Amino acid sequence: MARYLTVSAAQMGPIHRSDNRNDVVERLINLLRDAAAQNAELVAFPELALTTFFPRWVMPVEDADEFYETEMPNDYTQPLWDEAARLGVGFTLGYALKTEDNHRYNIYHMVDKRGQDVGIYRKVHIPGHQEYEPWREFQHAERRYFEPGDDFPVWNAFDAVVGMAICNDRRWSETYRVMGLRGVELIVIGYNTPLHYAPDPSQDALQGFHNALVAQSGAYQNGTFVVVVAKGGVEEGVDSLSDTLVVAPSGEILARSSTRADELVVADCDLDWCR
Ligand code: CDV
Repeated sequence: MARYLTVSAAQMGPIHRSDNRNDVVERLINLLRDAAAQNAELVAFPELALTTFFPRWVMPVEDADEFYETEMPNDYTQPLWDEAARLGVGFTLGYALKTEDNHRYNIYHMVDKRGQDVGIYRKVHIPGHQEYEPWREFQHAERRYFEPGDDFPVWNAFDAVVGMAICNDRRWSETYRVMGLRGVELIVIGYNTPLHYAPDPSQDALQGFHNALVAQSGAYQNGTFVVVVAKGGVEEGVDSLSDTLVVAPSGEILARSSTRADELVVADCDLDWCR
């Protein structure tokens, strides 16, 4: 007997520094409504889905406070929580979190169909650098702005075993393996991946290949569905990958985005296939 979960990966086009949170949340709500109209039960938004990818600039950490959330939901995002609960759709949302005791994390937050928290994941593999590096075309100072998380938990939610990861995590086998050993059936991964890879530009042309390679091998080797969802397109002059995928436990790509803008990718996932 099949056990279906309809998943929608909500790819986003760029978010610019001048875009305000209310407009961004409106985009998220539009995607959520369209996904609900296609019977989605879980909508996956990308990494840092409320702001521009601010680690491309080096500034004093305190000056970056405007890019962090200090509670969730908050005044800006409450309408998203309300609409999701009204529609009976769960979601995963990526954002930067500053805690009360001044820790800063790159977060993926999962909410169930009733608007209740499932769990919060803290990005483990923090790529890039801490200080300004003048040789780069643009900065990738995630190590300045985020402390790493230290685990890959799974949760029982959506009548499934689900897990989360963020962007660079998807390139490392232990991300999938730890969750695989914990019985994961669906791993949701939000990302922002510049097409230009400064440490080795010979790999620039391989960004799409590497994205599919790791999602497909992670899915196949661990018998799990994997969703990788992009915030892509040209954001503040940086061109980023827009290749959103839903991958089956067989390693096959079930659904894929075709634009560089806000776009839904929907797939019916038979969780029993994971067996
Ligand atoms: N947001 C990311 O983690 N980006 C990295 C880049 C810097 C390589 C990635 O793995 O896509």
